[in-house]
Amino acid sequence: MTYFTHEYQIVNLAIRKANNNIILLFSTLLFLLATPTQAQDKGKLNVLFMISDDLTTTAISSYENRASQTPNIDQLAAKGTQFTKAYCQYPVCGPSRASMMFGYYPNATTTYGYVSGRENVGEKRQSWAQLFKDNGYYTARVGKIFHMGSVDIMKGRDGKDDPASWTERYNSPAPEVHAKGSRELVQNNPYGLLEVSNDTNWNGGNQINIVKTIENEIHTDAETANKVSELLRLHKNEPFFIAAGFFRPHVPFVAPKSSFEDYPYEQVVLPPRVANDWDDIPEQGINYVNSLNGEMTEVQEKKAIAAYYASTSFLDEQVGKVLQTLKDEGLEDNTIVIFTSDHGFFLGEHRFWMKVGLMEESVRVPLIIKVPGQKPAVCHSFAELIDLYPTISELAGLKAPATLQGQSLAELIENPEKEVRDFAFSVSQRNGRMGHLIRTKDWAFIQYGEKAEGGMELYDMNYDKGQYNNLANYPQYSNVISEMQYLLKGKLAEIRNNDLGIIY
Ligand SMILES: [Ca+2]
Repeated sequence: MTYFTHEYQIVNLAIRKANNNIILLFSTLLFLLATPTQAQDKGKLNVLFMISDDLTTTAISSYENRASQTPNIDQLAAKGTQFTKAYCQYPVCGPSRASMMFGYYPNATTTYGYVSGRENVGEKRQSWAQLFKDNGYYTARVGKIFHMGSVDIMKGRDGKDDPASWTERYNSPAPEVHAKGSRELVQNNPYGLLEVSNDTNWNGGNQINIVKTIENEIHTDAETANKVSELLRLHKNEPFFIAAGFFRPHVPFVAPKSSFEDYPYEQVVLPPRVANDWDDIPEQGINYVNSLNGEMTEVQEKKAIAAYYASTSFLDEQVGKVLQTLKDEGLEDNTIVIFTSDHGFFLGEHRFWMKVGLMEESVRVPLIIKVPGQKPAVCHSFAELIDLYPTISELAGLKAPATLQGQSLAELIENPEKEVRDFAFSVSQRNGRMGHLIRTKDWAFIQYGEKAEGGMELYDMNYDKGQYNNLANYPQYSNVISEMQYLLKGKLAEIRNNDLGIIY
């Protein structure tokens, strides 16, 4: 097993291009044989929205990882548009989802916590799903779309849901960390002596627990895939917006024992260890979970990565089940399919783990959109999760509110060479201070505090993709810093110029 290399990514894209040409040939033939498009016959386009939780692009084989296997997500990518530069707006579940579902930046609504986002936009504004509901669609969520914590998932609670968004909603309770099988805690467990308590009030949802379950144990994502399949069958004759909220590969890493077989931890190659790596990172940039405060040994780190891949493969199987149902029910030709994640995940890069930080692994997200009849494509334009609301509304022919802050990506489906954004923007707060990311083609610029009170990071993304050399304090980069600060200032002004009536 090897860790991802840039060279592989290039080879992979070349193979995809070749495959795409073959697919294009077949789809052209099919088009010639087909009667006037089915989508028109059936009227409105449906939406199947699938979102994973804490899934980083570095664990998806169609993106850049040959160690982790995700054949079903890869297949969707090979038929749709795979966005290579998609970014979340806040690398934490609650605020990322709130921003995506309501179409405003987190620092516009000032939504940074574990809430739905409704609190700050008010009753009159429509969420993304609600727009579809108000336009006669059957809308349903299964699992986690707005924020849910680990205990909500386990107990089948609604979490911080937005009831106005849905015609129907379903949860997928499962034993999670208490599933039958073998269990191991690899974070803050020196020498592996601690056991996870069986207490039902257990709330250690954010620890790296690994559970290899017996076969046929109940899994939340399998329940979600089954329910979504059932809803697709039940509602195939009316316009629908069905949202499948998968929980893996979020911790705890729970998957059937068989999912671990392809990932022997002994073969995991850890990300490079760069000497003095942390010395040039401001305090706020040292991720809240890391191998030091997590007291993780290298063996525990390898086990965590292997378990993350196993969880991702299990998730991929569930995505496959849903896509198969869509095909079996004849819905492929009139359904827009989206696959994404609420944010990324550090898998030991810089010895960081989990999310919150503003480096690539944490903020970049997988994003695949497949529209009936489209040509397969890889799109390198910057894209943001906040863009999904205007994009999918436009593709379905619905008029999204003009006040939304995202940018429609719809034209990129037709014309993937185009670019709709010069940079991506994300924020993340820690100890009351806001960190901001401006990610341009050449640079990743992170500034802690509006006056850089908490310091800055600047990485050359052409020559330092791993973000090991912070250039922010070198005088020869002062022009770049000025340019980045100019972009940040403009972006903050643009975000604050909105209809929310909030005083900043
Ligand atoms: Ca998440």
